[in-house]
Amino acid sequence: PEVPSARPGPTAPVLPPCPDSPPGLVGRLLIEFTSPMPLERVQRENPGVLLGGRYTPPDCTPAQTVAVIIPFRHREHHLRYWLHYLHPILRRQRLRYGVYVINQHGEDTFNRAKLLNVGFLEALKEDATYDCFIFSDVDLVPMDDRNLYRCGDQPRHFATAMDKFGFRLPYAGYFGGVSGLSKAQFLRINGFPNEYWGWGGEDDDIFNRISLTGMKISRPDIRIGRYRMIKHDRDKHNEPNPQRFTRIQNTKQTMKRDGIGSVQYQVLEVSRQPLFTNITVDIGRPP
Ligand code: UD2
Ligand code: MN
Repeated sequence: PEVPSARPGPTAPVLPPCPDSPPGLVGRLLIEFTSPMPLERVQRENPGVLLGGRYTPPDCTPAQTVAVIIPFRHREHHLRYWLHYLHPILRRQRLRYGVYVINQHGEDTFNRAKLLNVGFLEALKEDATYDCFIFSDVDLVPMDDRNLYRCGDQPRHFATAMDKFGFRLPYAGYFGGVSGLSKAQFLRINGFPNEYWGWGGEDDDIFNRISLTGMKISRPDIRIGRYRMIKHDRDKHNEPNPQRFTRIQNTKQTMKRDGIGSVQYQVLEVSRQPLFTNITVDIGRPP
């Protein structure tokens, strides 16, 4: 009898798994923010990136699908540098990924962690196969492409050595800037807090959630986790949050009720741009 063939046809090539250490990385990179960066140039230089900022390696099958989530409002100038530097890096890292800019609508107080929760849910609505989430400030560019934007068996902190902190970790429990959690790790901590309005504290709350659920942060070597932050003043409507000190004392009590399970928001627009997906969202305002 005819045995059905499992062999793929010519239209469905089976690519080998992507290697653990991608060949063709260049290591230390020169990062500068002096010359202006037109979006047309970034588009021209990244023809392999598909609408909405999606990319799949042409030559191998990645183990993970990575959603990169950027909290955002009024930082177009920073976003252009971010896209210019990150797309080629992520491509060299042989990632299957999508870039999601979560744009807070209106001028009420900024809320970084709540925007990141929105990004997690909305990215999954776009593509249910995302299993790794990298949360990045719009103004942070890695100086070394060996800092792989992937998830592992513990939550990962990528920005270990920033120029603004003298290329050192500012304190042992620092989790700000760029971090990554698998879908399972993110759900295990009930996502991020929604109740930190304004600047500061939300990254420490996330660190607490990770510790309280018995996980440990993994980090790249300090020589590899180097970053440049585009210099900026404090934005309007993102003043330091005076509640942050007491809030981070109470993570153990609040994390069960405040998180991905309780986030409320309204998506106003999803727009697929050539290099990223923009999601404009109404996340309300502080009580
Ligand atoms: C630090 C942390 C950041 C976060 C923040 C406290 C570093 C490098 N990063 O950032 O992860 O914990 O402190 O909340 O230490 N944003 C906008 N528009 C705004 C305001 C903020 O897009 O009006 C976004 C943007 O992605 C920005 C991020 O929020 O990079 C963090 O805000 P920031 O850059 O003003 O704060 P910074 O540098 O002190
Ligand atoms: Mn910043």
